Amino acid sequence: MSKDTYYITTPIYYPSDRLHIGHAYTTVIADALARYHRFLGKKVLFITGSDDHGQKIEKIAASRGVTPKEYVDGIVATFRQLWTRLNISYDDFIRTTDERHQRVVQEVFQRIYDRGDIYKGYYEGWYCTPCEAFWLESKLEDHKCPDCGRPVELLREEAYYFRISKYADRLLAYIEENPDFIQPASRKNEMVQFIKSGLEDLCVTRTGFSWGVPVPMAPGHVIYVWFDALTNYLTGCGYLQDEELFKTFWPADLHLVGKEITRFHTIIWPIILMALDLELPRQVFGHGWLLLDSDKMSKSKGNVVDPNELIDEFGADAIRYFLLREISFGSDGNFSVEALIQRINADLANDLGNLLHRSLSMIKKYFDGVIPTPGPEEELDRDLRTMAERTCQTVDRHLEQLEINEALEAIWAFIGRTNKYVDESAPWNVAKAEDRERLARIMYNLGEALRLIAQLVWPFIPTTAERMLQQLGVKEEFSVKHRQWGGLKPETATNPAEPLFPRIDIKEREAALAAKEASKAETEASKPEEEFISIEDFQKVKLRVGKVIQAGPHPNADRLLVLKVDLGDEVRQVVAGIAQHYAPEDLVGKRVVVVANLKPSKLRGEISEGMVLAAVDGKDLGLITVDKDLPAGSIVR
Ligand code: ME8
Repeated sequence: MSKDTYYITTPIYYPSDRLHIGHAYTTVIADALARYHRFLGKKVLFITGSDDHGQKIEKIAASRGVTPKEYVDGIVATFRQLWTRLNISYDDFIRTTDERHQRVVQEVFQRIYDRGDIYKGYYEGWYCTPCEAFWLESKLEDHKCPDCGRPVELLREEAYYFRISKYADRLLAYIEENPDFIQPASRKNEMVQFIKSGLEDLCVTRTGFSWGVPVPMAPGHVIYVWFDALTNYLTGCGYLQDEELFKTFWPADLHLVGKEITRFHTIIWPIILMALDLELPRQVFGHGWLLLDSDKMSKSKGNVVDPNELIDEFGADAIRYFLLREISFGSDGNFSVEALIQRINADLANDLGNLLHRSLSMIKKYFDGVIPTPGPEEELDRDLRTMAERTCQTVDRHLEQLEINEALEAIWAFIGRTNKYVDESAPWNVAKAEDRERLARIMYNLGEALRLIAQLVWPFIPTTAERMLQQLGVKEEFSVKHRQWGGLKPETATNPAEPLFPRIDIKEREAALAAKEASKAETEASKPEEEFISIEDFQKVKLRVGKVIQAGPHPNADRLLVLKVDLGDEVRQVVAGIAQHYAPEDLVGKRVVVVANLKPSKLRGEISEGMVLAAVDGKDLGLITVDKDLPAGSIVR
């Protein structure tokens, strides 16, 4: 397949929280592939982004007392910072809140509706809010979400349905005819089973919350978050907006996703495309999970590793290398700092770093730091050259099959071979014998092997590759054009050798960490007992003026009242334990003080999205009200 374009995507991540190393895993792989295809001379489109909408995000924002947009803006900024720090060379970043994207989603929805594949009905079903997914009763496990194991809720509402059942046979035929469409093969079998067990039409709208793309023909409804999110792959390549871009890149070559969302990408997504009469992506790859202590890392379990801390300590390339090399692509793999340090020490500091350092030192010593004109090639040299050429082919073959860790293994085998070449050619003996021609050949070969290694590792560890070429004094772009033996020009002036990766002494590191912990504990212990809170502590509590617009008894509790409180830009339901002190009708119109960023919770079956403040004296209680006619939503401070 020698197409001259390549379109690759990552999932667009939820900005419900900061990203962890699992998200970095997918994105680093996508970046390495994007760089590799650019290296081959292709025109590449690599997109990532953020999945800004959905009920979960709306709820989190409410609990923090900010608007959903304010909330996601803050988190999405941390996505972009992380990608910059990891050298992720994305071409575009799609946010589902972008206007350009919302236009596409609405148009896609309208087109599918116009052809009769979206229709109006009623939804009653089990919904998992954290996963934003509806489930058939038969798919629940022990009445819980089969993906995350959390409780599901029964919902009934007017809704629009997508006739996906109609496309099941066509999809099955497509999967049969295109064996590479779903990879790895084990996931393909799972998906085929899933489709054969019966596809039900999919509910693609929601009511009850507003943080989503409005349904064009039904005010008050928003488009289901997955319908919205998947469409980003069309927005990203200019669908309905930039015909030239779309013609160049669609269909996508590779949607890279974690295995848990393969179902959305290989069933719902292709059916959306069929309903639009568009070509299907060439491949969806559902990779395995990065585990921590053999358990899936996830924000809700709280067992996540922050990639920023790892970059601070070890640098971006070490993290990239570890993620790409350690885990057999497609399978699950464990993350541990010990394994990371081992890779850094063995592969990066020792094999690669030492080879560069010792080679440059010898070139400096024997030829004043200038690459010499090589003497005749001997068998040992031919061996090295042949292996270099073979390595390039092996790497290409592995990357064609997305065997990323194996591509790196092949490069490291060549690095190992080059280290062995130093020992076998024994330049120190040749120098002693004053065989300048032979010595020149050996030094040239070392410089050339290193130049090729830099070209080969660039897609994976780009900063290291750049530093290698800089030290070698080579000024050339990273491109397959330069990945040929013999490209190094004699007379090139090399630069002083600098270590690429410092070796990490595990014992020293542990001692330093222990000392840091101890000094932290000491500082804590020596602090006087806190009698005061700081102004920052106080400011964490967001207090607002709320106008009570409705009040009534709680259906299941005599002491509680259920209030509807206007906070200016939204109305909240608040459950308050004041039934013995106030009649509901006396409350309507009162201006009370509400804690606006309290985590919502259910009180005897009724959701409470805040708290009203009251003064208490023994059994007596009085609500805190506002002395002046200030508008609802005013800040209390
Ligand atoms: O699912 N190991 O977003 P999300 C490996 N918004 N990869 C992991 C991982 C782990 N432990 N944890 C996360 C969503 N990932 C939707 C996507 S796309 C149209 C919409 C990676 O923030 C992996 O790629 O939950 C996984 O599929 C993705 O992050 C889930 O990110």
